[in-house]
Amino acid sequence: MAHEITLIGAPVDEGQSRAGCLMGPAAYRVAGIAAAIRELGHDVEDIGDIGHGPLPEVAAPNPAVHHLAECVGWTRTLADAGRAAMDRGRFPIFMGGDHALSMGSVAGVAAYAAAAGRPLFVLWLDAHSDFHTPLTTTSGNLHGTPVAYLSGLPGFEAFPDFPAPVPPERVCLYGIRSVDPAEHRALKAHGIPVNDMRVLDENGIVAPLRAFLDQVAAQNGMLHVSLDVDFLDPSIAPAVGTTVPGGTTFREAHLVMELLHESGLVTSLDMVELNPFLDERGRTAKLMVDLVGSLMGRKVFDRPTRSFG
Ligand code: 4U7
Ligand code: MN
Ligand code: MN
Ligand code: MN
Repeated sequence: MAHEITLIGAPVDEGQSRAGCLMGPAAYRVAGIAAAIRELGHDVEDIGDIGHGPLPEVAAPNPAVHHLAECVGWTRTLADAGRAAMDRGRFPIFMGGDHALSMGSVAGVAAYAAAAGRPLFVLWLDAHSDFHTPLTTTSGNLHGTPVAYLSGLPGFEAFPDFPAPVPPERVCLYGIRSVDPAEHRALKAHGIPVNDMRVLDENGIVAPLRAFLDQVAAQNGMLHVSLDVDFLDPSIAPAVGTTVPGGTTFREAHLVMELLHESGLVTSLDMVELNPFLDERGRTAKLMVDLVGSLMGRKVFDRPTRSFG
């Protein structure tokens, strides 16, 4: 199926402390993201980079939290941009930018899904669970909080109310290998299933994903995929501030993308945490673009589509 893709540049770098993520959208353009998707038969438009807009007056609930106003601003503008793209029947790809951008991207997609009367599912491909709240974070980096925000947890009073919080059984954390104690407690209390690397080592990369996709299909759901660069092993994807060893391999990551393509279920995507300043001759940016190619249907050999549900 041909998609109508809208590239949305989200040069967010206020959700963490290391400079460089704001160059992410530019690096993806240089790596040829638009042409790579177009070559696969999809329509592509690039609406350029969004800004965080006017800064609201907000009070941080925890002195560690920094750039709260900017992150609230980004949440508003990116939610609006994502919603507007989907209202036009398009498939938004948010080119980040750090993972704080997903508070906006998922809020926009969730607003659209609620209006369309369809359940939203979220696949979180990441080394980290990103389940802190502004109350529990010790680093103060809001890129570690979006999953808690989209789950409707308290502590996000400065942010717009999340439209129709995503229930735990519709969230799939995948590739996880770094969870802080406060996140661990909150994940258990809230009942979010965690596919950590141990689960993927034991069961393989395919089975747990198929099980999740079957649920999305059975409920006629929409599926948002949030791809954090650190989902990948640092040996193949060095351009990220928060490397954690033991990540997915080149083929595992492509296989995930190929299965997602085959499912036909994905309706929006984030590409987050690329820090081009830390890259080696653009290899991480190129790998991320290649992975999007697999998600959009590039394959070595045609095979019949497997049906889900
Ligand atoms: B990312 C961390 F302490 N948990 O809160 C934190 F380990 O979007 C990392 O997944 C968060 O890259 C990583 O700062 C956020 C840390
Ligand atoms: Mn700024
Ligand atoms: Mn993340
Ligand atoms: Mn991460």
